[in-house]
Amino acid sequence: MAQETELLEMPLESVAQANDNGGYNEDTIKVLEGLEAVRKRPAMYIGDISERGLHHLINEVVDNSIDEALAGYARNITISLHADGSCSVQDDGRGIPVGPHPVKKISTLEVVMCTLHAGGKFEKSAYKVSGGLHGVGVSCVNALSVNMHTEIRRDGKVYRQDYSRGVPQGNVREIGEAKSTGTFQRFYPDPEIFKTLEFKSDRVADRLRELAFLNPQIVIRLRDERDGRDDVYHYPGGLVDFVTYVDEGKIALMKPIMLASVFKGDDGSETPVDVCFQYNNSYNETVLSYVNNINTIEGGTHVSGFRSALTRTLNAYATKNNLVKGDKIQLTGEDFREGLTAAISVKVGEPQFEGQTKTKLGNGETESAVRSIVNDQLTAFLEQNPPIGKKIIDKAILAAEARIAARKSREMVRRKSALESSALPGKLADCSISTPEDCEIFIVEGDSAGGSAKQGRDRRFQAILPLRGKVLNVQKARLPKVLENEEIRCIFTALGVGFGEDFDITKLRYGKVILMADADVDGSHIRTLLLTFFFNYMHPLIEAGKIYIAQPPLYKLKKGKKEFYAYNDAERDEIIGRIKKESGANVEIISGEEVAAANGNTSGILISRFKGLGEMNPEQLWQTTMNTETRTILQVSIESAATASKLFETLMGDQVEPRREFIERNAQYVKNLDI
Ligand code: 0RA
Repeated sequence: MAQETELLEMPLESVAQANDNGGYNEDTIKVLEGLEAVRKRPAMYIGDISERGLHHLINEVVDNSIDEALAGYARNITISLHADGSCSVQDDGRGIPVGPHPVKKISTLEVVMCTLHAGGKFEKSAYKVSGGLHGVGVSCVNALSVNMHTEIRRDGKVYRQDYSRGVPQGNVREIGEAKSTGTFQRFYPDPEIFKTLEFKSDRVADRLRELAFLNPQIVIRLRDERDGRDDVYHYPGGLVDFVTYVDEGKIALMKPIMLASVFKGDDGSETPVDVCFQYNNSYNETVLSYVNNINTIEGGTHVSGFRSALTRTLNAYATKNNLVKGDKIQLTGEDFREGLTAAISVKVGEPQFEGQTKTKLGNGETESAVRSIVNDQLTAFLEQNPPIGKKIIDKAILAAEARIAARKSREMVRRKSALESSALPGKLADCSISTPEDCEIFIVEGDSAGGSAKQGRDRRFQAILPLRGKVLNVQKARLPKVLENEEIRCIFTALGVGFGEDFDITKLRYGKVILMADADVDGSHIRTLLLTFFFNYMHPLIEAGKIYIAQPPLYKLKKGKKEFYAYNDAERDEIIGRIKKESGANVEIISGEEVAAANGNTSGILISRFKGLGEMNPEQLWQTTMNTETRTILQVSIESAATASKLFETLMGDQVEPRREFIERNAQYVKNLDI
């Protein structure tokens, strides 16, 4: 017992040593070394140690319960965010076995909780969620938690084991009687590991909702003790409900079309394929794709299989039924993507993940599986639903006509468009260094701010692209109109990445793309317009973490000759407090507007509010917003593609009411643009 309490206080290295000396076997030491590796390099196991990594802990635990549900043994999963900062996950599955492990001899529960990669070793399920992206297993969560405990209901008993930083605090013990079965896990993320310890319930909800859409048989409940939130996610309609949810706020042209089957390969393999899609009145394409419940944000073979089958089947249907009058128009894949919202979910035995973020499916056989099922089932659907077939073809014809008309007009106006030419836009003030990773480009609203930025920058590695006038709202514009827009063409050419099929992120001319706009409502609107553009047309740049938002200060404070900048109200008040303390006496505070009246002859603190970037001179802009030594910039990231897509539609789409409601509900969120 004495030793157990001691262990609690000791760092892992010494625990390993103590065990060594205390005569534990080699297995124990190996286990401790494994967990120590997780604690030494947590990012290698959970991606990072920021808010994202913190939330990854929850996903890791939930995924195990999802696996138990997919195996057919659990139906209800409850996630609780507790007031003490911990999180618990409960399921009604079989319960992790507690008896002796056949090889290791100690309790199987302890093996699962404390051994790296022990997760699915003793039972192979076909499409384990936890075998996917990070899939590091619950032992990593345990290693990164200052405390964790597990309660198992099984064989009429309740068993419990406690852990600290991955080390068991005693054996598995029986603590009561149970009528049901299940697994309960509660963990306290380690403040020594994580930069932030605060779980964000919206962030957790995004993933849980997604899991509920993908697994219609599961009921997921999210409770937040801190604010009383208590939501249940259960969607018996599965992907149909998902597509409906994503397109909320748009006008759907039809009911979602559901195609689902299991593809049987020649080698006896089985690939379940679920696809659901519909067309809406927008011009954008939204395709959400999943492999074994993992969001494949870079797409892959399942997505290309769907796209090629869609184009081929719809074209064949149009020809067969003589729906395209005359043969002037050739419908292309692009025409069938306008206004398309689709959700694709496949289960693959041994998924190969590729790409920048390892979220692109590479398995070739999955492409033919999806293509074959979509071909067969969509052909059958169209035969049975001719009015819907006609609607889709008519919409594609409109898209094709717009595409052809735009191309003609472009060709007439200038033989070579700026997009195709390699000449950089005239208003771009480029930097002199030519290694992209070391360079950054500021996309700046307005000519006057652009002027200040050009003078204030470090021209060796900072480029400035000033934008004139309002940025086009791409959420409401057809592709050709987007490509004709002068400002958007400038962004394309300045970044050098090419468009559509030619898009190539390796051609990006800068390591960072920084959006710089005023800190007011108009600036926020422009940022949103730009982000909408990047989201729809340069998605990989967001995924690769290349897009940033500059953070200009809101206030300048002056006391005598000393100047300070504050980036929010709290910081302003903190600076005022500090000056008061330092100068002893009470200090009168006068606002910037009163400075002129006071004529500078005052002992007070002068506070001026920056209304816009243009109000700062080049030196101030450099000091506060552009200097890499002192500035803060926000990196734009997308956690949930579905939520982001809905967000942009709400902010930039046709319907006014949902936008007003959203902005009122999320005033803070919109201001920060933390999508
Ligand atoms: C393997 C075997 C058995 C249960 C589980 C894993 C299991 C793991 C987790 C993780 C979270 N919840 C879970 N529920 C179950 C049981 C095998 C048997 O009873 O025969």
